[in-house]
Amino acid sequence: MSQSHVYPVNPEQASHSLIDKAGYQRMYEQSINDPETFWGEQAEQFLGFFQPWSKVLSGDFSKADVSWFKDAKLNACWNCVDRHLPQRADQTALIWEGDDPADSLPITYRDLHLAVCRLANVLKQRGVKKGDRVCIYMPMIPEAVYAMLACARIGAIHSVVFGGFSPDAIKDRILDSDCQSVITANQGIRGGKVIALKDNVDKALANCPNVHSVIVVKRTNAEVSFKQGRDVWYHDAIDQVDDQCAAEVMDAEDPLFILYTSGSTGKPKGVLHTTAGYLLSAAISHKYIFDYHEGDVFWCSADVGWVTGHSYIVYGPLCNGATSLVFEGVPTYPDASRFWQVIDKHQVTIFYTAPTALRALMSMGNEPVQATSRQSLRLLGSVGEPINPEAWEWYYNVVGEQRCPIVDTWWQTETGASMISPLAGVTDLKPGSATLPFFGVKPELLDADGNIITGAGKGNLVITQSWPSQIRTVFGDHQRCVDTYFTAYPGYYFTGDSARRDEDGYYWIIGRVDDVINVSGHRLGTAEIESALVLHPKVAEAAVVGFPHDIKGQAVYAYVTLMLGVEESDALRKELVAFVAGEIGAFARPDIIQFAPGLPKTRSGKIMRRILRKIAANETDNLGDTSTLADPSVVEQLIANRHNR
Ligand code: 6R9
Repeated sequence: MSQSHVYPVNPEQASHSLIDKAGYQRMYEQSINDPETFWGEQAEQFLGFFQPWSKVLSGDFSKADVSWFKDAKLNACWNCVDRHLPQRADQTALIWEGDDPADSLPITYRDLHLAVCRLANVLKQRGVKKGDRVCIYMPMIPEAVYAMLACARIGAIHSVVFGGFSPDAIKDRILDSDCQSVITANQGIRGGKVIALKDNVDKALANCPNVHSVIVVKRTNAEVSFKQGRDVWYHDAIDQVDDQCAAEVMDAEDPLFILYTSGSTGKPKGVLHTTAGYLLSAAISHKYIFDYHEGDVFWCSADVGWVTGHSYIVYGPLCNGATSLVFEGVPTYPDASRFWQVIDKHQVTIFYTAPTALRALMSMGNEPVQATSRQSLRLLGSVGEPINPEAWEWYYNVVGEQRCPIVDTWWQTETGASMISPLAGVTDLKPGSATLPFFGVKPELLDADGNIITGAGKGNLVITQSWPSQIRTVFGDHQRCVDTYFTAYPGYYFTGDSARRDEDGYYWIIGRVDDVINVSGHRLGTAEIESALVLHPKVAEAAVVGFPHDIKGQAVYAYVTLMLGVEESDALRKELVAFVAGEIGAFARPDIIQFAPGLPKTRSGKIMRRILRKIAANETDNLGDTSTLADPSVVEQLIANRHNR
């Protein structure tokens, strides 16, 4: 990885960017040295409040009890919709582009307001109140955005569950936060394939007795089964309610949403974000990182089921009164030009996607890109995993034709908004580096003993002071929040990532240091996949690790010990892969299953994952210290039978 390869800001970009290098320096320093003044001023600029705050920041990391904009009152939906009506009722808020290139629909801020009010009234009519949790399990259609905003409007807390999750995964998430209503669609369509969303919900709800309301959007003409009294069609329900609905007055620290994410241990965590701080971080980062200007068409290709979709399809862009594109499809359907055709069709100016999509498209050559114009593009973004310099260069040279800066944005579900990223038109770029911290973010690198590394070096990435969209709690388990993020290094937020800092102070994210793997930008806990595998009656024990994969970044390698007497076979391998897909979702399917009569364990019985990772990566000549192994012959056997030669 060449550190010296620098792409300086080109003067043309700099001439129209919102701020310059000195401006960034000034704002950054104020945000760190005097956060209360900085964030108070930004909140006034970016948000509308019904009542001002009494204190900008209180609390600290030790108990993870921070509070931003104490006593202020506002409503996130009102900020994203109503506030814009006087100036931009006729402006397009959302451009929906369907899976079929023939389907698209512009939605103005006026349309958005009416649709959100109607759905909010339906929710109220069906008994949803402020503070209630609502599960949203939707394809990428405008109604998914309406659903999130309708919840925010009435003060309900949405929990969006990605449409690729299985019935069991939906059930776990519904039960964990006691969602009593669900908004879904009869089916979804992606890449020409149908996804049985309502069937999945029905299966999940067989074990969720508290759910009393299911609102079903009719995305296709397919019939689905309905439970009388519980299930209603969206189109019928919105026809019977008023199109005006006052936005609930919410406290700055009232919860806005829960989003489940994988951790290194146990079940997924319900990361909770609150209203004012989250919205402010989403909006300010959207504006400065993407150098957002009036008239831009902004496209974030993520799914609303992940945090990237929350912050950069919905809350950030809409809070700024932008035009945000919602794409239902996939990059390669009907063909590998699809992304670039959508850009031409809607004159997208800012495009934000994941390295895994870029690598997949890069492997198909330049022709599908060059068959399109892309002249509207002026800026590119990347998120979800480290972008390898080859993919960066391809994005820069082939997609952006050396005209568009790339903002490589490092952040997490828990951080709510981008934390380390270039500002387009301000920051000189280095391929593969997320570059410099955003306003209010003070990163440090710590060594294994928790000492701060100064200057260039490598260590565990922590954040030293609160930022507005900091995770507030893990739903229902505050102690887990404290233990996971604020205990390893007291006084710091621990990210779970390691990083390198170069001589210019640029950050290069290396990857997770815990047992979280990143498959195609999807965060998976190895523990979740292991738990799924051991539920299978023929499996005695399982250990899962990630291994490097050209397109996906990382792929899933599972070592499985079968029950005594069970025969190893390819058929069983397939069965286990399908079983994991059923338990979690297709995206969590193991790529490789190696049957392992024994797993490498320490004498105290701990599985030595470090060794399993090396075997999976085919780096078996240097296994490191193996002196604590209870039975070294197990390792020899695993190496002899490895599957990735
Ligand atoms: C936004 C999002 C978070 C984890 C994070 C890190 C990895 C995200 C990255 C990146 C290198 C980037 N990650 N962006 N690594 N460079 N630009 O992806 O949230 O799904 O919670 O994942 O993803 O490892 O810790 P989330």
